[in-house]
Amino acid sequence: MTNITLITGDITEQKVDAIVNAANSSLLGGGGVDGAIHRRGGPEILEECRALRSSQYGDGLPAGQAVATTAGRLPARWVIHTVGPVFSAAEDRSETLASCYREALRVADELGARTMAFPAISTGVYRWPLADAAYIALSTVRAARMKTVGEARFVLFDQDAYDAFEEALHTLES
Ligand code: AR6
Repeated sequence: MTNITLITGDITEQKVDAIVNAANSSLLGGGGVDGAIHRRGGPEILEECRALRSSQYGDGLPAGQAVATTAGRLPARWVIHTVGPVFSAAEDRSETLASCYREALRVADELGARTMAFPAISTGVYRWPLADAAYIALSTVRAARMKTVGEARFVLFDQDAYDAFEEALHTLES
């Protein structure tokens, strides 16, 4: 079973095989985690993203899917880009958010990654309430059966996010 760990920190500093990027469909960068990854990882990541846009993802990467590139100058080997849903109070998009975690894990497993780091997808610019996002993230990763991924590390940017994930993990384990 994949071991789940929670830490506060910056995902770009993680020494893991794969880090997950909360990207947008364009794959061409943005703010938040996405901006930090491209800034610290250097231009090689963007080059591969552009190549993906001119090949299989001409219309962009749909929400809920995931694709890997090099991690450039980051300590990780790969960046797995996934696109979270924008939160909507009118429409339940939970399944798309769960799919981001499932698909990122599937891609990591295909690559043979053993350790990976996730941010709290959709909880920044895309405004998903933290407690709910944490529950969806953790229940999805707990339910996944992985071949190579032994550690899924959630890297939470601030104490509020860490507390929400800890609470959700506690609920799931009790
Ligand atoms: N390490 C870990 N977590 C971080 C970091 C970091 N370096 N920086 C921010 N966070 P967001 P989204 C947290 O907005 O909501 C981008 O412009 C942050 O506090 O990065 O999925 C993309 O291009 C929050 O809890 O992603 C898209 O357009 C979480 O990471 C859009 O934002 C996610 O916040 C995606 O929005």
